[in-house]
Amino acid sequence: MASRVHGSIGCSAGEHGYEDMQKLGSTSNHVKTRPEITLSLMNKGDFGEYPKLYKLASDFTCTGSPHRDLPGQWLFEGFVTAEEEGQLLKILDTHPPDWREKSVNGRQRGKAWGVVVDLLRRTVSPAVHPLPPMIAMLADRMQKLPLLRNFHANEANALDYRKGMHVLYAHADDRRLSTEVICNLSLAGSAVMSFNREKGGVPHEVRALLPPRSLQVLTKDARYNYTHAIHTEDILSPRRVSITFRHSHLTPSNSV
Ligand SMILES: O=C(O)CCC(=O)C(=O)O
Repeated sequence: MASRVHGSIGCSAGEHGYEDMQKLGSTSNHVKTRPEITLSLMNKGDFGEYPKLYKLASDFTCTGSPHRDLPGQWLFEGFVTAEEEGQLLKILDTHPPDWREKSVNGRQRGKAWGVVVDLLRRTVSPAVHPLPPMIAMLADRMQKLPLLRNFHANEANALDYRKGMHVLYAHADDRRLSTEVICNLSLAGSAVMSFNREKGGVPHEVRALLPPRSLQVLTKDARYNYTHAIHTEDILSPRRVSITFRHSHLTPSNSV
C-alpha cells in the first residue's frame, strides 16, 4: 500500500532552500523524529478575476512530506483548498482548448497550456494557449515553497481519468526536454501512483497515494530513475484530474 512519512518543522517562506529540504528528508530515521514542516506562504500579486482566491492564498500554509521509500518524492497535502479545487475543475472543463482523447502515455482525456512539447520531433515551441490566470497563479504559489523556489513552470498538462476506464502507462517524463522538477496536482479524487526503479539500483516498486488537492513534487531519483504509472484499479474515485507542471526550454529553432 502507499507508504508515507510525515515530518515537519515550523518555517516561513524562503527560510529553507532545496538542499536544506533534501537534507531534512535524507534519512528515514531523521524524518521519523523531526517535527512537521509547515510552510507559510505569502502570495502577493494581482489575481484579477480571482480576488477571493488571492485572499485564500495569502494566509496559505502547506505541509510537505518526503516519501520514506522514494528519494526525491514529496507530497504537499492541501496545496489548493476545496473551493479552489471546484473553480479549477470548472476552468478545466470550460476553458479552451477542449479535452481530447489521449493515447500516448495511457488512456485518458487531456488538454495542455503553455509551451508545446513535441516528444516525437523533440521540439519545444512557444505557447499557443497560455496558462489561464488561475493556473498561472498556482505556478506562482509553487515558487513560494522553498523546495520549488527556482521552479518556473511554463507548461501545464491536465489529464482527466475515470475509474475503471483510464490508465497511465509506466514512463519517466522526458529527461532532456523538461527540467528536473515535475509537479502533479491532484483534483476531484484519489489515485495510487506506482513507481518502479528503472536505473541506478535494484528494480523494485514503491507506491504513493495522491489525495485530492495535493501537490506531488518529483525530483532526483523519483524524477530520473523511477518510472511512474497509475493502473486502472488504482484510480480510487469516479473521477480524478491531474495538472502536471513542468519547465521545458524552447528548442534552438524556437528560441530566436
Ligand atoms: O496524472 C498524474 O498525476 C501524472 C501524469 C503524468 O505522469 C504525465 O502527464 O506525464
